[in-house]
Amino acid sequence: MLKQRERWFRMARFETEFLLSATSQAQFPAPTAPEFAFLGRSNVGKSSLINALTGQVAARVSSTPGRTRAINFFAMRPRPGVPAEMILADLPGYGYAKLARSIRAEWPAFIDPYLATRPTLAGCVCLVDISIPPQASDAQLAEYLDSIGRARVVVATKADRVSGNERTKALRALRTALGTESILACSAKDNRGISELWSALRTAAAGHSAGAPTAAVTQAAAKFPEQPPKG
Ligand SMILES: Nc1nc2c(ncn2[C@@H]2O[C@H](COP(=O)(O)OP(=O)(O)OP(=O)(O)O)[C@@H](O)[C@H]2O)c(=O)[nH]1
Ligand SMILES: [Mg+2]
Repeated sequence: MLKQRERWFRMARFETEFLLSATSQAQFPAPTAPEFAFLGRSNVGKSSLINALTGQVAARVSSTPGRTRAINFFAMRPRPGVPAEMILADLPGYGYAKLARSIRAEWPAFIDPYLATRPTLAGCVCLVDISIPPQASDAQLAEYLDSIGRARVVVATKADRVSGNERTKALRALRTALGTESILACSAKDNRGISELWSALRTAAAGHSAGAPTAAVTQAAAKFPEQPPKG
């Protein structure tokens, strides 16, 4: 219990500043600190996960899925007044328009250029719901990010909703569907996996600043707990 509280305080010492909500490329904040994009189907828990990471209600949790059509940027500073150590970007959800043939046809036009060209984008955090079967749209996103050479980590949200046994099964199915060995089970409700994700992002941000842009986030994710044994 104490350990969990200590961890929370260590994270909470970071100051979260809401920078802006962009609905076009011209509005993106200046590319400064290493940035992480939070991507996933509408209602998967992107904003809730950002709130769990920041330890405060920074991102709006939606009551109506598919509402957020903007990218919301949050700067994370170790102390007030110092430059941001990283920026978290809350992206619009996909999978809302049931008839859309591709997730890219569904999302606003400025998302593709953001993912393809944002110079400070250190990695994509792809969220999938652990309590439902693997979705084709999530595999489509993984494929797209691989095609443009963006490093991605997969986080399975809502882990509080499944038992230990179900979790193991779900993670196995997700690993196969998404072609990813490292998947971190998280919950914004009981904070499972949050401090692990936070340390992975900090490690990746440091690696990105040190000039190892794509490797950093993948290497950090390889240290996620509950991974299958190698070999
Ligand atoms: N049980 C449980 N519910 C969660 C968790 N994370 C999010 N939720 C719920 O899922 C719903 C959607 O959460 P959001 O964080 O708004 O999801 P989002 O991905 O930001 O949604 P959009 O912005 O519409 O794309 C809310 O009712 C949350 O309370 C979790 O870890 N566990
Ligand atoms: Mg949201």
